[in-house]
Amino acid sequence: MTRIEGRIVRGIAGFYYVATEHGIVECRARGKFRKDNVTPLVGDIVEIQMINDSEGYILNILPRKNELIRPPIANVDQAIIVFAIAKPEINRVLLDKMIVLAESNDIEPIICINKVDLKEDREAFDLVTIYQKIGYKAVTTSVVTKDGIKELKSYLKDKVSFFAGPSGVGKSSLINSIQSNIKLKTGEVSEKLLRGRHTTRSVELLSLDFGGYVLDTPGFTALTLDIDIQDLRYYFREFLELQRGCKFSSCLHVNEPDCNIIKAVKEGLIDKNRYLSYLSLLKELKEKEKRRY
Ligand SMILES: Nc1nc2c(ncn2[C@@H]2O[C@H](COP(=O)(O)OP(=O)(O)O)[C@@H](O)[C@H]2O)c(=O)[nH]1
Ligand SMILES: [Mg+2]
Ligand SMILES: [Zn+2]
Repeated sequence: MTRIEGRIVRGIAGFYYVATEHGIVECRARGKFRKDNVTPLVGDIVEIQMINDSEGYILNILPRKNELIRPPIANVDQAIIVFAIAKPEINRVLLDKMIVLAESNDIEPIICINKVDLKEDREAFDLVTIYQKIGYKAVTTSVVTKDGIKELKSYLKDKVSFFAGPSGVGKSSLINSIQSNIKLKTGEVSEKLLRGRHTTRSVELLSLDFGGYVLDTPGFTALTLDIDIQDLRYYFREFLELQRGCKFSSCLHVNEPDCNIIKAVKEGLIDKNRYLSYLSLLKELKEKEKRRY
């Protein structure tokens, strides 16, 4: 029988559903995986052996680009990091933390400022401009007016993406507005109910009819930074060029002499709030380190 390649879009009780050019194939993994201590993950690109038209088994998992533990998923391309301009208020440190989490997992962060219908001023646009200048894709959206939804769709096309961000910012609403056959539960109440019931959230990739997948479980459900203190500065893209101009190559840009980053903040070349986020995350990492000893 034929061997074909596909992507695992759902896993349940030892069965893996693999999207292939012949449609969804229900697969079991061969014993070899358990022996090698490798568990197929949703998102994996796999080689399968067909048994009949709709069933097969997984022969081989292709090398992963990346792998997250919570939620358990492999080969994610992008994180759509969603915050709302109001209700709830934006937390810039949390936003920048999510960007660092994405960068450190080799996931492209895309910033989405939602609910722009709630505020008429330029705040959301100014914020998006800050991130665009750094080199990120960033978009303002409204599920109510449909502002920015087309642009958001263009970013999702042909990629595996997940939505990350605090509860209530509109992640599920945005995903629903992208494709009419997707109907995720929205509203803070339903989310609280789900959590209260200790439901194990299943992980599923939803196929987009214009190409690509979105994860139906929010990404970055665990928000602990697991990186070296010395490495944090490499996950702030706008620091990369400038920090070469610091006097010390080990400069952490806190209070070292002749620090080019501090100079750039003073001159307005680096956004002050981004720098403050950096300091705040650095402090968090230092405290974590202290607890370890
Ligand atoms: N005004 C406004 N409300 C929105 C928008 N997007 C979502 N909401 C509302 O915000 C609440 C939370 O949305 P939900 O999608 O469940 O957020 P999630 O927790 O991030 O998945 C719901 O009551 C939505 O109707 C928007 O663009 N504008
Ligand atoms: Mg939701
Ligand atoms: Zn420095």
